[in-house]
Amino acid sequence: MPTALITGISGQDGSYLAEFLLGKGYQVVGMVRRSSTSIYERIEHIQDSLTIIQGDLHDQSSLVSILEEHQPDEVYNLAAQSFVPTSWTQAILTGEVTALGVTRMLEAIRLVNPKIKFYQASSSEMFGKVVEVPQRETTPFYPRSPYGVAKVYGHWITVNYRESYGIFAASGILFNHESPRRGLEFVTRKIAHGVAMIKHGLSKELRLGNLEARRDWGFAGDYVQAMWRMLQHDHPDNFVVGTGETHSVREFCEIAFGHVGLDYNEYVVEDPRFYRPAEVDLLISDPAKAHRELGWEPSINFRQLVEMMVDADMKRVEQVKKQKQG
Ligand code: NAP
Ligand code: G4F
Repeated sequence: MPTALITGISGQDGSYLAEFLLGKGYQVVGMVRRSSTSIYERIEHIQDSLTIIQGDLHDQSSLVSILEEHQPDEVYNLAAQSFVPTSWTQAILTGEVTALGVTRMLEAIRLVNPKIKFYQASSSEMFGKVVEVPQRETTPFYPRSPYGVAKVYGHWITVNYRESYGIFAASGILFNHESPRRGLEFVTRKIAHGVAMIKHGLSKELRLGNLEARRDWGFAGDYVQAMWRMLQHDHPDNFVVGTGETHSVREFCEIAFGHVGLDYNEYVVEDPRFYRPAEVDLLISDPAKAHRELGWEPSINFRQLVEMMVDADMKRVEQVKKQKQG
């Protein structure tokens, strides 16, 4: 039975990846950072099947100890300060975790067992102010946020440890992927939750930032399978993972509100407080290499994703409303 270590297991992707690897017969070890409150919301349904251990990407010795004790065959480095706006207000922390954290884990692998396979959660945010449309593995990076800059570092240090030490280190350049487990601060979940609050009469409006920004949005459950496939490939490499389609925040609103019979024009207020100091206007992937070499394809299209997220929040908000009433 192979063993996988997932950093960031309490996050959106960590929870889907853990489910997927358990289904494949893996022993799954999940690294969480110490917290004074519960952070198991996304994994409580599988918690009994996981080995949860404490560690932090800030803390090199915790990473070394975890690798020595659990001897994983594969490490999936999903932990990061992943919210783009916070990367302006906490730029140094973002660099410490999202950039240098990658080196700390790679160093731990090099010291403990360089045969461990490594997956780095790289991001389409690295393409930023895009210099090519669509974006592929060879497209030059032009990051537009401290988060994007940190991810560029994480990507290149992954490539460097592959080339310097022969470590099986793969970099997955994943475009935005969403789900009902997405954090509430990200725009897709903010919209889905906002729609549910309005439909249930608990809110009157939804304040958003730039409605014209375009993203290549897919379903997180599909994308974690691409991560695993990268580590089963015959050599470590970089792969773009996305749907090959792009949609605006406005289109997301239109479908989300329309799904419950509402017109977004009556509820959405564009609020400059949510604009960013530098925006990523357009992302669209060319996932041909992942299709060709990994046999990976998304199973959920844009409309299905939006409707899945709205349906999940409609149920959640209804439950909370009932609990409050009764
Ligand atoms: P997420 O929900 O924000 O999860 C991030 C995880 O990192 C959480 O488990 C968080 O723990 C953990 N973490 C943060 N700082 C840490 C630290 N110092 N030490 C240890 N753990 C720490 O993010 P996600 O959407 O699942 O994304 C997973 C990864 O893919 C991230 O690296 C993200 O940057 C990258 N990515 C995401 C997307 C996307 O569209 N979702 C696209 C491309 C790349 P807490 O629960 O304690 O906060
Ligand atoms: O949902 P977002 O916050 O995601 P963003 O910035 O694209 O980053 C996500 O995807 C990256 C992959 O490309 C990941 F690496 C990263 O970790 C994260 O998961 O914002 C999407 C777009 C932006 O253009 C933003 O300006 O939506 C626009 N937007 C408009 N109104 C908003 C809002 N974003 C947020 N968060 N909140 C708003 O009210």
